[in-house]
Amino acid sequence: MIRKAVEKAIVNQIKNEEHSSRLYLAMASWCQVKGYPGAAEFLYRQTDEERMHMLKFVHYLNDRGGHSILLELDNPTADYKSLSDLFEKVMKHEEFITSEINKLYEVSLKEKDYTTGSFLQWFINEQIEEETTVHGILDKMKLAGNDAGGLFHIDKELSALAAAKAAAGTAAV
Ligand code: OFO
Repeated sequence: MIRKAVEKAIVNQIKNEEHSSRLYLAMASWCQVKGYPGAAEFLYRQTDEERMHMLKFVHYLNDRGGHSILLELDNPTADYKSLSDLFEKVMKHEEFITSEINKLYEVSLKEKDYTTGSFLQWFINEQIEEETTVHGILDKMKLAGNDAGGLFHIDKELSALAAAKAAAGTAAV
């Protein structure tokens, strides 16, 4: 039977992943209506990936004898100043998720739950990849500045990135 402290921390992470999924859905919708179809494609893919992360936690906790319950969520932000403002917020959110995964890992070690520690390794590695991808996108956006042509190309690249990740069966970020 999983320890209560670990169960509580996983339930909190289920909430974080569900929030990630809703946040990227809201962002994808903004990109779609603002004329960034590639960024929208990228983020629509990401919303599915975050739901998959949530389900991984749900199944894991239930399989270990706990109970995955869903907590109340805040509404995601619906408006962004620009495409780069939106991706700055993706970066901040991914950094937050990394710190939350690290906290959960600490709880598992404190409770001597090494099975959960091992389960979390996948998420720890995933966060490294996600942060690296978003850093790369932001670097390109900084170079493009407010140049419409530059942003057009970045949007095309995001579409290609989403398609490549879909073909490889991996996360968009
Ligand atoms: Fe972005 O990895 Fe889950 O939240």
